Amino acid sequence: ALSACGSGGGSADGKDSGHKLTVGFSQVGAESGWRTANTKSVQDAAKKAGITLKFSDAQQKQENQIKAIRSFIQQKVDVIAFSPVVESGWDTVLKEAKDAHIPVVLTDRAVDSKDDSLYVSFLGSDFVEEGKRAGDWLVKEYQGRTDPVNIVELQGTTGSAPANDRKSGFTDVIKADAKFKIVASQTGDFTRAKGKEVMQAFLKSQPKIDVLYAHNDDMALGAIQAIEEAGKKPGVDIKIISVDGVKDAFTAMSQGKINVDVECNPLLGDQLMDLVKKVKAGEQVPRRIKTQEGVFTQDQAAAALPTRQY
Ligand code: GYE
Repeated sequence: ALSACGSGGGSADGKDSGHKLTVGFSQVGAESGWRTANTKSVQDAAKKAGITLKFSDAQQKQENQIKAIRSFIQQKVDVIAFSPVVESGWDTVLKEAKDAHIPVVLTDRAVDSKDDSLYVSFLGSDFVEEGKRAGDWLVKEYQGRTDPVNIVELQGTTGSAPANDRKSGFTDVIKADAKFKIVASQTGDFTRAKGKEVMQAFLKSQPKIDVLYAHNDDMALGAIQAIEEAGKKPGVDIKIISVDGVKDAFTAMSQGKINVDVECNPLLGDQLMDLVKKVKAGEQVPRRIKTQEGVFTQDQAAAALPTRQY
């Protein structure tokens, strides 16, 4: 029977001529609320699509992902899906998958490989665009003002696509106006604990901080604790721009502690399973599939909170 989300083609119910599709999925880790929602979305979608999912958590380590991919190759899975923790250093293992005739689909994060033949498609957000949206908000917020605006930046995992791109998109927008100064920028590895720790250090080393730009909500939430412990008001004394749009951040926004949140949708599971089935069925798929997302202000976050899924 065709499943509700079936996309046509010979394997719409997850079966390929009588054989159940097996997908090896190498996940980044469990570093953030975004990631937890993404993992659940992928697992639920696989179940719904009748696909056997071999799930592997890399704990934010590239070497673990390479091991997982090699093990998927050995197990002869039908398709490998993975979210690369960093952008570089994948060519060797992806070549091994190619030689074994196992198609690879990238989800969430990209690789910087020059060889186009090493993966068939990339499904995920446009992180440069997210960084630009963060910058656009800031430019508007300080329109007509001339005083210097001191910004501290909490970067995501070093070398990851979202950290690289959210930084470059943001910088591209704010560099047009010399009043914006990034006075400190350091990685908080996308986690609350590191976000808090690095923000504590920023508060000690920087005499004047006007704005925090955090590459994800977990780091922003950790930083909020540091700011409050330092006797300052997050969202007021220090304006906070964040990315993701998870529930906990929307709650903080409704309390005035985060000023704006650039959405990044983690619910990629259904689209990913659809893509995997098409790839296995030999259908033509787009090289790049971008997810749709928006920007939330405090009022919008408060309104969206009751029905927010993640
Ligand atoms: O923004 C962050 C997570 O790759 C888009 O990874 C993802 C990012 C997300 O840890 O919270």
